[in-house]
Amino acid sequence: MDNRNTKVMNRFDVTSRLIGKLRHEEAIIGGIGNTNFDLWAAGHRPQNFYMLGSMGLAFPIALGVALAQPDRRVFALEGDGSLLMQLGVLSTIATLKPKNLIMIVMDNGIYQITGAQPTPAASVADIVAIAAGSGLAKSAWAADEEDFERLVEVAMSAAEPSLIAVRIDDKPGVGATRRDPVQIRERFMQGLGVRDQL
Ligand SMILES: Cc1ncc(C[n+]2csc(CCOP(=O)(O)OP(=O)(O)O)c2C)c(N)n1
Repeated sequence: MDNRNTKVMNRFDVTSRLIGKLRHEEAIIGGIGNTNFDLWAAGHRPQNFYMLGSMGLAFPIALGVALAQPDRRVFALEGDGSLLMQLGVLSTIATLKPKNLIMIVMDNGIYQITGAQPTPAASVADIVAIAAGSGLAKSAWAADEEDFERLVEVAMSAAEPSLIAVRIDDKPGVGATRRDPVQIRERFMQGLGVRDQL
């Protein structure tokens, strides 16, 4: 579906709706900046990993987690600008086909956190068309909040990786992730059951 038919939603609201759907200690990887600020604010949990500093790494990190723990659903949240820096990951994921991986793109059409410069997604690049062209057949724009929740439910029992793109407004992230990379890593590894409690 073309993104012109999609409602402009809010990242914190959409992230909160995602958290509300979780039942099985699913992992969530938040991308740089606003996606992980809103993940932190929507519901900090040990199965959340917060990418600090580098654009485009939420999906590659989530791919690794999905391959390492195939029985756990793994979500990844990324901004449109960050994904556009790292498009090769889409065809890599399409090739490896981790059925437990669900990618969510928060498309505000801007590099918001560095001053709202427009990204190519604001004019020429359609994220879902790029994903489909990279081999991810289960890629869709969410038409509105209810459609987003429906797409998440479908993706949670899908037999192949899924990508959901959401058109969002330019409201800043709600929270502020605590910048302690060692703690973030250790809590995440405990949350995934691969580290003993300290
Ligand atoms: C590799 C790299 N290049 C540039 C930056 C500077 N930078 C940090 S966030 C950001 C914009 C991110 O845009 P987007 O992913 O669309 O998220 P938004 O800020 O819109 O939520 C930029 C340019 C960076 N951190 N890493």
